[in-house]
Amino acid sequence: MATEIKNTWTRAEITEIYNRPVLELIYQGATVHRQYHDTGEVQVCTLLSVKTGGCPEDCAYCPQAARYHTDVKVQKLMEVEEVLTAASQAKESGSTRFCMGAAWREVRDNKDFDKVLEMVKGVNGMGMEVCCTLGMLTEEQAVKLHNAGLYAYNHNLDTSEEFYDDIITTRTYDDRLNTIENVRKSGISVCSGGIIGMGESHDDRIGMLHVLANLPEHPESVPVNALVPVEGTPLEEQPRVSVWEMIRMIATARIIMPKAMVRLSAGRVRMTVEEQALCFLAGANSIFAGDKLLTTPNPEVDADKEMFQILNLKPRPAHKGKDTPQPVELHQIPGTGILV
Ligand code: SAM
Ligand code: DTB
Ligand code: SF4
Repeated sequence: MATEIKNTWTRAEITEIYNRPVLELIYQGATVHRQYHDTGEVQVCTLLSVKTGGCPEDCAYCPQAARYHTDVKVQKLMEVEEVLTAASQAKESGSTRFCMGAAWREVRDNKDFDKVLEMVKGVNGMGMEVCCTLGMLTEEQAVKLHNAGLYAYNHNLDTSEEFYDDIITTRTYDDRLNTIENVRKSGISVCSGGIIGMGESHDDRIGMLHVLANLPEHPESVPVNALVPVEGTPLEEQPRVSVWEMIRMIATARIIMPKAMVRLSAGRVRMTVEEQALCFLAGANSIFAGDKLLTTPNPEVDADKEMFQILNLKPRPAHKGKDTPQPVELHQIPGTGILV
């Protein structure tokens, strides 16, 4: 029997899963993972910051907020051609999803948005899954993006509703949920997750997972980011999160949202191959590749290629099963209780 897909999780149920002994949790994450996904496949996504810095928001983690003094240089929206060149390089190097990020509070109906729609059309035309993360969206804007060929939209909850005000004051949790709803209504696939290591409690992490897992439909992808502390931001001094905390988040997300792609996102640059392997075992099946995330470093492309070889992983093809993998039958190894 495959694990049930439901959106009626209680906080107590999620707390119980999150707090299981870590090795047991990994085993259970791995079991659910193989019920719903090909465990030899990892989705490879490339990020590109198409508009960088100068953002009016006050997200405490973010090097692109205009009010903090970081090394990020403000760059206006890139030209469509430059973006398409970067996308074709990403495709060459094995990425099947291309995600364009803009340091905007929200999308405005102006020439810049028209340019982004052109970028979406162009990247979609290359056969890659196109994703954008542009801030808040209305339903009409979401429909325009969908019609241009947008496959997914990333809009993170970032943390629990209770801790949110400690991190961001310039928009509300409900604003975030609203955008996610607009994306869902337009038919675009939803990518939403959060960040750990910002000073939140375990209960805040559980709270965020609770909201995600109880959305009317689970997000098709759930990024789990470890904070990249950047000099000049209010969170610059935050201590590094341990890999065991990433594993707890990943395995819990995998168990409660079995069909989602769980993305081991920011923070890989400080992880060994062995640590990342544990994350894949616990249920992560997607990464960002390329030596830069939006503005901070990520592992070198060659290092990731070597990791895929060592771990016998292959990149997941674009548009596979339209991100809605079906459960597969499990078989018991005779004489054991092990399901494969
Ligand atoms: N401006 C848009 C927005 O905030 O929705 C899109 C870009 S924003 C940079 C996308 C996401 O990147 C944020 O929601 C946050 O989860 C993540 N992020 C930003 N800075 C980060 C950092 N220093 N460490 C980890 N994740 C980070
Ligand atoms: C997500 O959850 N993580 C990515 C993507 N969605 C847009 C962004 C990580 C950004 C890390 C900080 C930076 O490079 O600026
Ligand atoms: Fe702006 Fe997005 Fe950074 Fe917040 S996370 S400051 S909205 S770019």
